[in-house]
Amino acid sequence: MISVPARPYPYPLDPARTALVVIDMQRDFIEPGGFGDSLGNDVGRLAAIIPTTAALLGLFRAQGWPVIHTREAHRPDLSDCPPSKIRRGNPRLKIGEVGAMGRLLVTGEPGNQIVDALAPIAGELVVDKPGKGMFWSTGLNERLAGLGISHLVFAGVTTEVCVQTSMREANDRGYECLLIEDATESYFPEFKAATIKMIAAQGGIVGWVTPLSELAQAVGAAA
Ligand code: C5J
Repeated sequence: MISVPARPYPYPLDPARTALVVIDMQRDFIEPGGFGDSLGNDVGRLAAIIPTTAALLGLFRAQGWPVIHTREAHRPDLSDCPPSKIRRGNPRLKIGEVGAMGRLLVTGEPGNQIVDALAPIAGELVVDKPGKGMFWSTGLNERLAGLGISHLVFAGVTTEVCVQTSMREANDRGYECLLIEDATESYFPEFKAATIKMIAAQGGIVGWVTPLSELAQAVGAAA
């Protein structure tokens, strides 16, 4: 076990059973003209975590530990998208409508691709999820069980929506979850801060939180 300094207390990382999950670092949330933009958000905030997330990916790749990328994505016929989700929010463009990067949140469209700097490499799992959480209708729990994964390190966007939902779902399924706080971001700084507090509160009721530097140092020291 590797002991990673974290809040609310050191995270026990099991090198043989740990995977990285990078949530929804897709152009639709991070670049102008995508879904995040259509909801009126300042998408520039999210791009700021690309370098830290790339460094985190580099750490896992160097160790040969599994990496999973998720994308919030719907089938072209939107049969996996509840009408309530399409209606919600009164955006300029709705899910499935054509924006600057193709149809919003639709699989295969340019906007649905992960940003170039974080692109998956051969052997990494890419999970298209119709919900905010990564387990709903994805079969991911079975895939992780097949890999013997019990520990999940989280990064990605947005902290209080898809990252937090996925982390809570993982926590309920028995995974030991660690959020890398400088590799996650929100359109709303106060929501990111509140989410981080919620996760680590009450003895780590959802999991642990730490910056990348602490994880990198702990992994390096154990090598
Ligand atoms: C949102 C996400 N915010 N990936 N999706 O709709 O957090």
